[in-house]
Amino acid sequence: MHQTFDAALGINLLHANQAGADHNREHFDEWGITCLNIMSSPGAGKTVLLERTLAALSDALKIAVIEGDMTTELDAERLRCYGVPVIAINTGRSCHLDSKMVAGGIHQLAQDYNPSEFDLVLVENVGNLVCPAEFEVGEHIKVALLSVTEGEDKPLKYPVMFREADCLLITKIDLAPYLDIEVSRIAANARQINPDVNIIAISAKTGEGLAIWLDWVRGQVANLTRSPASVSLAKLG
Ligand SMILES: Nc1nc2c(ncn2[C@@H]2O[C@H](COP(=O)(O)OP(=O)(O)OP(=O)(O)O)[C@@H](O)[C@H]2O)c(=O)[nH]1
Ligand SMILES: [Mg+2]
Repeated sequence: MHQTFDAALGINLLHANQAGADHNREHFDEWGITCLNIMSSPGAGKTVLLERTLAALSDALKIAVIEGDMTTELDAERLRCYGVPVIAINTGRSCHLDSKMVAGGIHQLAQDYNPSEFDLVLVENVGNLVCPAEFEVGEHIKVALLSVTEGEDKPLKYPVMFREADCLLITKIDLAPYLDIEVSRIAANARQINPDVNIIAISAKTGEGLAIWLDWVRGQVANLTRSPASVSLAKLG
């Protein structure tokens, strides 16, 4: 009896969250912004990835960051020196960002800036390999990170994150030689869960694979900017 109640409550929560996510997505689409939701276990390298991405792309693209953390602004502070708006959201006891929290971030962006000037919003989710994958925030694309130090079996043990991901970054590959681990086996396990996932192996320390990641991000922004609405307007023009 108790279990049934919890399941129903969970479904209602996800429904309510999805309605909010759809609303956030409408804002992103209206403003021509591509939104990436970046997720992983604690410490897999999300903030370092954002540091490298902002350093490489913030001249060519107008970027904002929504930075989710349970209690601190430590990650937000690391990113502010790149000269882009960084909106910090503390989730308190919650182990994921939800669409309502991100709506608060979007409204703040719209209050402080002209949101139509932005190309890309990068959302760093709370470090957790399970819950963030279940709560959409209005993103167009889900990016999961898995570091080599976490083990080859993780895509099989935590399948929701890997099933949902559009792109999987296998991170810290500079450390692979020191571990009893094969990057190719992580990739094979991920493909078993999600055959279509785009997989890029990277090291933020050596820079390996970062150019492929940056090209992929540029491609996502270009694809979404060329939406059917803007193509038909361009034809009319
Ligand atoms: N060797 C190595 N270390 C890395 C790499 N990427 C990140 N790290 C280190 O891993 C640690 C965690 O990196 P963060 O970027 O803070 O990880 P995170 O996913 O943002 O962590 P949370 O926000 O707490 O979930 C830091 O000490 C980084 O320097 C990498 O490619 N190679
Ligand atoms: Mg971080």
